[in-house]
Amino acid sequence: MTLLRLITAGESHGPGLTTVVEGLPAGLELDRDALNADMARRQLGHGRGGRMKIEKDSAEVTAGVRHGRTMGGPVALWVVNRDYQNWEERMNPWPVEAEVGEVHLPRPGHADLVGLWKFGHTDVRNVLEWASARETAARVAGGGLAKAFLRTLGVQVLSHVVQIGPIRSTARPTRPEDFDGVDDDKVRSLDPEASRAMVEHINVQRKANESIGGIFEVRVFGLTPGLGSHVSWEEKLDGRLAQAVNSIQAVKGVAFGDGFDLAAAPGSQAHDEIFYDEACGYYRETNHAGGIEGGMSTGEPLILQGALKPIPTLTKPLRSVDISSREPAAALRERTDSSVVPAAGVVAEAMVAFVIADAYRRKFGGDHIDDVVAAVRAYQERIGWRPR
Ligand code: EPS
Repeated sequence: MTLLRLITAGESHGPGLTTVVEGLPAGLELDRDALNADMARRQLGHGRGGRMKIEKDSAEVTAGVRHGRTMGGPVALWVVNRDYQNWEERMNPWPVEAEVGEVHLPRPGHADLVGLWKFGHTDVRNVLEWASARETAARVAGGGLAKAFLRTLGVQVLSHVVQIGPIRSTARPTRPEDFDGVDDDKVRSLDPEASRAMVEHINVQRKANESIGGIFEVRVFGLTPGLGSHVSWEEKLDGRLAQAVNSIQAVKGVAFGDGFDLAAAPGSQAHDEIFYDEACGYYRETNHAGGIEGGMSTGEPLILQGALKPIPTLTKPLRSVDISSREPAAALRERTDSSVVPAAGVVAEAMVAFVIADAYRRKFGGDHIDDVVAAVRAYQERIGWRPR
């Protein structure tokens, strides 16, 4: 069984981030501009803080690729932290002459306090540097490789924002073209009226020293049926996707298709009836299931939503305890974003692309990309399924 592995490394204010992706076939053509377009898209969105003015992310390939094609071994990518220049003493990998003070004020909702206990640190910085969502830049770099693999198989992974705070978008994109222009919107919303209200909501809440959560949606078009498996809990595609998306910083919930609304629906309206005709083969007229039945892709578009809690770094900090004195104290106050929902959608595209690419690798194997394409075609022919 061929597996795809993604490893990320790097501190938020260290020299940079490293991504290693293992398990891609040889001969896969990569597009440097497409990789870097995703890196830039992740930095977008109304509500980002001062850090995004410092960084200009790009993914530099340092191993595994020659003349624009993978060679079959691990691919390594490097993303520079421009901000490291301002943190060279505090975050140097090696001992420094200067006295570097410790951080002792854990933030409620962050990894700070439990990370200290678990890893035996006395300095919160040793925890927060890794828990920081800066790490998501490395995920997007790796996800870009997965997207290149999926593009070759005719699969597109797209996202938009469906909710910021209490403001909801009414957009229901059903085709890839419906996502055109989403990155030109300030909050990556497809509903212009909701977008204006979302921007206003962020402005008001930011002034009140609040942070803001929301919901993003990822849709995947062109998926072949039968990815994942009903025969083992570990292989179920929805289970694997939920884990990957829930692992994104601040994501508290993941839903497929109609998600939690299905709980209130009667059975007769909760499922997608099956039809057949000569021209289309088997098809559905609805997609309540979000493209997954029994832990396997159905061939309908995959629909996944992720809910983010408000970011736990607050400009008006919550109550905490100074871990050196154990006296009450305000939590650490750091430069921060107020809303990252638009960026989280781009990160979720990367994680979804990675899990789906992995599912293709598990089902179809192949050492060269042409072997993969041939295996997918042969399977689609056997089941009489045509991409639509
Ligand atoms: C983050 C805090 C902020 C964000 C950061 C995530 O960074 P800083 O502490 O340097 O101001 O900007 O996100 C990124 C750097 C990024 O690239 O997305 C946090 O605590 O999670």
